[in-house]
Amino acid sequence: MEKMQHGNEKSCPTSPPVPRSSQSYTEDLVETLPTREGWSTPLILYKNCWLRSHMLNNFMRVQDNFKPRSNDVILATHPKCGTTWLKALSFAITNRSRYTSADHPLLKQNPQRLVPTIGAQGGDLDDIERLPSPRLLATHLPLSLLPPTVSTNGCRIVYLCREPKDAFISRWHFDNRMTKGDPINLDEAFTMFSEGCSPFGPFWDHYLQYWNESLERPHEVLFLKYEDIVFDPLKVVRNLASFLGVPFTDEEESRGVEEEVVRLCSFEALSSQGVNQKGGVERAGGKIFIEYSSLFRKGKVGDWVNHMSTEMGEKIDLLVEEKFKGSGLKF
Ligand code: PAP
Repeated sequence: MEKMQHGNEKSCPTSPPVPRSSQSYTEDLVETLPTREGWSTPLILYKNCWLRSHMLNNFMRVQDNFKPRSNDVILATHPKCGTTWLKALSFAITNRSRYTSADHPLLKQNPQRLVPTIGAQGGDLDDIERLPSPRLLATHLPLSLLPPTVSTNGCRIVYLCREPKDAFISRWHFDNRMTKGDPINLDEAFTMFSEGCSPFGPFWDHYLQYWNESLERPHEVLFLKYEDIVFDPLKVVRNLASFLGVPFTDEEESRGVEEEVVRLCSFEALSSQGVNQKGGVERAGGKIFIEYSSLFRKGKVGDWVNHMSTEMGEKIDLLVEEKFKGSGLKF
């Protein structure tokens, strides 16, 4: 595993020294940033957010170079909170007049490919700049690492988070599949996650930034939970369509178009497509191959009980209570 040579190996995430106010992404700045090995990949702390070291330059560029447009829709998610699902639903809703169920792109392509991710591999900023409006984009970045104009120019954000214990277990499984070596020690990964040290973490800062933004701009920021989609997908699909400015008409309702969107984007439908069973995408210049099947594991609420002890569960619950106290955000 690649190891970072610079910075404070075990720096505490609760007292992060952000060395300069400059937004430049020069090498000497990077050398001063705290680093940690992480449980699967080296992490580096940039402006209070732990980012995967090999992606740092891409993400540092976003604040300076990504140009949000007022009619953009940004799907923002903490990792493993249902990004693939939200991309599929939003794409299906906004493109529903262009395709039939028989020729739909979701039958041939993974949803992650249909909605580009800002600053990530496969979501290059130049390519994103060339896209026609209105753009449907995605990001795992916290609000604090997006250009400030996303909060002022009227662009809309759909944020999706998930019960943290389930999000952690989902990540641990995914990373185990990616590393392909010895199984990742669950206790060590759990300790780091609880310290906020996970990609795009601390998770509580990520959730709270978008939560507070949704309270301040309720018409422009829609805050969703994975569990809400699981329990009542039809209701979420209707809300999402209205929020995106394309509500379902009475005529569409009578034809069952909303139900069809839910079905097309369901775990069962997507995970059984050939592309999602056998396909994948290369990353890191071919060094990593992400099998699309790794994005469809179980899709259940509460799977953490099958992997974590009651004590671990209680520890996260206490942390969540403490971090979200007074915010109105609950799990
Ligand atoms: P990412 O962070 O790499 O983008 P993301 O799509 O956010 O991944 O999360 C993957 C999780 O969403 C998986 O959860 P699990 O490990 O607990 O099973 C995956 O199964 C779940 N998921 C993906 N697509 C769907 C879907 N259509 N319906 C429900 N859950 C889904």
